[in-house]
Amino acid sequence: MTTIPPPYSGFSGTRCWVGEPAAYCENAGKPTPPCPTAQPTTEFLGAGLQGTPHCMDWSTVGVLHVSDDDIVPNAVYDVQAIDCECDFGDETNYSAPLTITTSRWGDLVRNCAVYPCGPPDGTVGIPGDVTAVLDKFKNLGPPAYNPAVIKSRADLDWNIPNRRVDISDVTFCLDAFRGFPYPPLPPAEWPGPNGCP
Ligand SMILES: [Ca+2]
Ligand SMILES: [Ca+2]
Repeated sequence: MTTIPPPYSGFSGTRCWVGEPAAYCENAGKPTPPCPTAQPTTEFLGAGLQGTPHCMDWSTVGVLHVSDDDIVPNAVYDVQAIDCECDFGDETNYSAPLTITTSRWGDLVRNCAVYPCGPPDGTVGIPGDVTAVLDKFKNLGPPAYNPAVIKSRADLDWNIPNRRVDISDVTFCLDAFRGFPYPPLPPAEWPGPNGCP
């Protein structure tokens, strides 16, 4: 967790481990397999973050969507791999970092004039971001199924994304368009990162 913005800056420089990958449904209403036979029928691989390493051959995993309460908007993460038999305390044992910067709160896509919609563009718009999450909620895609936005991007709610896209995710995107900051709710309802205990 290289650079975490306020009010969670205290987590900057701390570390989490990626947990065991599992299959999730791309369909908006169903988190885990068996997935609905209605469109979209695809599955994707997801994982959370945890306090201890999950040792496996990660080279076989392919694209992995990581979501967790420790992954927040406007933050910088460095992803590194290490052989579990090596000394975790020695930086030279780790791979070179892959730096990933998360988009601003509610920024899911560039625009949807042409499908696919393109990556986040730094702004939150009604045509574009809010429309994309609404279309995802409806499992819509033109003309044959072609998602405006993948579930992993559209799943804004809850603190630990619940791998569903429903009206709560749409509402948070709309709130972001209206200028409401992250976190979207007070700490009692939205605790934020916990640093992977
Ligand atoms: Ca956008
Ligand atoms: Ca959700």
